[in-house]
Amino acid sequence: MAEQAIGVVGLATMGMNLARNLASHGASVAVYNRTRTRTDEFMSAYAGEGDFHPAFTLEELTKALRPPRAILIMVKAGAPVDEAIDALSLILKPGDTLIDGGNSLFHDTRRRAAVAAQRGLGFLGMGVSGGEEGALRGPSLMPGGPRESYDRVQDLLKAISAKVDHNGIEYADIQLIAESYDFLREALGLDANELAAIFREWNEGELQSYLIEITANVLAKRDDGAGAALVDQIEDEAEQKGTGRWTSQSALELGVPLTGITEAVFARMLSSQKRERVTASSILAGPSRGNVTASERASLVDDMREALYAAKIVAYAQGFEHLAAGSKEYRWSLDLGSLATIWRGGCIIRAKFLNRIRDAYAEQPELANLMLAPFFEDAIASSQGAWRRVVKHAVDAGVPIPAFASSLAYYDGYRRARGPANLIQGLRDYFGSHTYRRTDREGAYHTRWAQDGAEVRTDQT
Ligand code: NBP
Repeated sequence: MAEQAIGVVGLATMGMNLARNLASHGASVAVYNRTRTRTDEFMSAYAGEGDFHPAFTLEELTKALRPPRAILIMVKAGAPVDEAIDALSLILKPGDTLIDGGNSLFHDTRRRAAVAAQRGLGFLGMGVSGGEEGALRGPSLMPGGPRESYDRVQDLLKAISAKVDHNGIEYADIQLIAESYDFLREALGLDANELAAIFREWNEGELQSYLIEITANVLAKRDDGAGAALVDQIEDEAEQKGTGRWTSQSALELGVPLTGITEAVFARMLSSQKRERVTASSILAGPSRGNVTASERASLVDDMREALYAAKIVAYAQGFEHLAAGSKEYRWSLDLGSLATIWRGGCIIRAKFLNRIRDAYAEQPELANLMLAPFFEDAIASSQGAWRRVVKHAVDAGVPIPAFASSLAYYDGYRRARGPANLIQGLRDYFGSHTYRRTDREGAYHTRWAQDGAEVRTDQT
């Protein structure tokens, strides 16, 4: 009987919980998984929770759905998504909609959307954030695709999503927190207990966010076996699934200086070179660290709080500039202010100041950079002294804080009406005749540097 409202393909962690979430909001859900046992297990565990219809072939799934059909694909990102889409598009009818909820690379999403459109099918690429718990109770959903496709499924998506954020910005956010932790521990000699108290206090102020809250919890956790802090027993090699790398790659393609996220990706890569680091630690020299007095320590802890706030603003400013550039290039018509509100709930970058971002875009929809909104401009202006002291102290102590340092360099570069690229242009013209433009006249010019030294205009014949 063709009566189910939506189909879910893939019943691993995310698909299973999204299917349950959909059913708990009154939707009738047809469920399918490539390996039958998963479907059987799903039905025996959750059949009583809602209106579920098990399907054991994609044909059965399609037949169970009310036209125009909507199918949520929750399979492993990459080739499995293409396989599922290919198989489904042979059976679906024009007007049906496919939603890929996997962590797909957006270039893949664009390709799949184009193929689906040729077959008359609707297609949405939908980032899902919030993990298992979010999928069940209210994930952050970031659907993208043709308006008509979204309109067809928006009621269902709105019903199950978080009511009140997976994205690359969280990479920068997490990296900044890790660098703060490292600075306080290495340069100031604080232990995990003291650090837990500091992050807890920070969570009471302008830094209040889910990530700061859970940092305090992770730092406070004792290791069951040894009684020491668990964090001190965790291996210092960070993994990554690709989101940060893809975000950086896209920023490079779009020409956006996304330094925070890119430094975060590099830092995770360096963290993975554990064996080399261990070897280098006994070979390469660093500075000798001077003693820090109690009052210097207290004032640097305070500086770090302010620096974290300022650097975080820059990370978001870069992230939003990237989104704006993507929106323009790919004609996505993104509403940046409402993106900030989507991220407020459900996702791990839920942060108090997302409201400020929403307000900034509400006041100036064409805002070129978040740092130029009065609230953020003031916030950075008042924190910049602390931010510079932290970077100086870290450099002197030999503690790497790449995201803090690069975002400060970005800030200083962005606020300069004239930088050093004039010399780069001079050099490019010298070694490759690439020409340059002048500050005092129109046109493109080349200097015959190594010949007679004369300057010629090259854009006129
Ligand atoms: P996994 O990423 O672990 O994928 C397992 C699912 O993919 C199973 O249902 C498996 O079926 C199915 N599958 C595979 Br593998 N190859 C297939 C193919 N060729 N055709 C059909 N099905 C295939 O599941 P997950 O952790 O639930 O994540 C689902 C998607 O959501 C992924 O793209 C992931 O990146 C994304 N995501 C995950 C999270 C998270 O916190 N886990 C958060 C946000 C987004 P089988 O049972 O037959 O092997």
